[in-house]
Amino acid sequence: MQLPRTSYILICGLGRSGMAMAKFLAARGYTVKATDSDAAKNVHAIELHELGIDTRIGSHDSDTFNRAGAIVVSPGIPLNIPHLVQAKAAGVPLFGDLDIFSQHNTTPMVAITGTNGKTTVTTLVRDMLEASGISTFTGGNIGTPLVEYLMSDTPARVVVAEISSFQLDLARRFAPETAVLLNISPDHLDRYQGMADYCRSKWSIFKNQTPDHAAIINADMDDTCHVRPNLSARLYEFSSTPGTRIHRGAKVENQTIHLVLPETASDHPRQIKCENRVRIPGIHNLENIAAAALATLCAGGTLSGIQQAVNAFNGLPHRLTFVTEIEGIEFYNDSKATNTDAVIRALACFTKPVVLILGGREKDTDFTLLEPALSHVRQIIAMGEAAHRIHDVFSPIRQVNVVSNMKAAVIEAHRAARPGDVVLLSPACASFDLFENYAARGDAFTRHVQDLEAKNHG
Ligand code: UMA
Repeated sequence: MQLPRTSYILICGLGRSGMAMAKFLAARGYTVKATDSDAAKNVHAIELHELGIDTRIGSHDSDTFNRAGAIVVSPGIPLNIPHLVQAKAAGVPLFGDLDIFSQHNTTPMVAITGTNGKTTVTTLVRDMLEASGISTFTGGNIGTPLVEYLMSDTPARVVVAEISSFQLDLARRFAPETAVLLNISPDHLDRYQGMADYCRSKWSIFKNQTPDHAAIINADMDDTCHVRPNLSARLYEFSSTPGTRIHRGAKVENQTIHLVLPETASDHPRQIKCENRVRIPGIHNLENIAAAALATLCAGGTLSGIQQAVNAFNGLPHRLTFVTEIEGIEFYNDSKATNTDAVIRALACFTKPVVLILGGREKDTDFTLLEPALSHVRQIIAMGEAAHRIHDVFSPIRQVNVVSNMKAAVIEAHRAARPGDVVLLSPACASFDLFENYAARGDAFTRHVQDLEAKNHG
């Protein structure tokens, strides 16, 4: 379905993706209007007025929605808000950025989705392709809206895109040449009608692929997802489970990734060495590298480029990042862990006792999923909107201290920890209750830990 030119296109939401989309469509000659329910977005409205775009800021209005030729919905806006439901019922088609991008894009794409590891794999694929001499544009859920590529003057040979389930929910035509599904575990259950619905969204990344395309899938995904559709694309799998047979794909064994590519006649070594356990902590990061390597090869990259990127890989900020050590206590910032599975993976990287900082804005999260991973957790510090629910869930099995802000969380965690312990911020929640995003939350944690260190030296 094409965007109509008979009536205006309404951009709903003026965050990063809405602003980029408004500018892109206006530049392509569409009549564009824009709306955002947040009065603070007025600053954006001024910029759009200069491009001839009408805006309605501070609230939504039914007429503007119902009379639109189409509505482009920002990924963070739930599709069940009344204005969207009414407009859809009135026959107005809803679009997301993926279909609009695909309609105008001619560059081959690697699209990466999954509950955890998306940003890491997107970054790795970019680095591996670049190290193979292949220019890239990197965007999507990672932060740079995809349509920015269509507005830039710098062509790339491959678009590397981090894709969220929210983006997939509005995609009808999206058909990436290479699509990766890293893993699925409970997340965003405030937006979905249960796990089956969330899984359907994630698997839909493959739905329009053809036999010329590549589908890269984690063979170890458990039975959380019963909805595995039939795939048309060529299948590549990766696994870190001993004994799993991979016919085409990659196998993680110890710190090595063995590639299994039967159709490629080559006398090159088919292994990627990931020997630095400090920079590449946890089995999940080896799985990430395996997935990224397969995607890179499918997009034309080389084994030497892949190995070069792995050797230079330093991890990403706010993902199990070591901050400092104070009086024998190590502090780690894992602010990006916004769901229970990410926290379980983080806890699995430590054998020392852990003081765990949890909390933030929850997403109908089942915190009891964390219980089996808590054996070496000495104490829990709970903060943010979810603090009292976390207290209620875990106080029968662990001491839980409720605090009101990050500074108090750091002070309490330091007080609770003993020399040889780890203090880990790995919240299992979104950050939006107290912070602008997970990075601001991780920065606040780091700052308060550094203040504590300075006080200790003073
Ligand atoms: N808004 C309305 N009406 C409403 C609700 C919200 O107008 O009823 C407005 C808000 O006031 C705000 C705008 O909608 O101005 C927010 O839209 P948005 O949340 O989609 O924000 P963007 O800045 O466009 O960011 C989006 C992605 N956000 C989400 O999916 C929540 C960004 O992913 C992405 O980087 C960006 O597009 C560029 O493509 C962030 C994210 O948190 C990192 N993603 C989730 C995740 O990773 O878990 C999926």
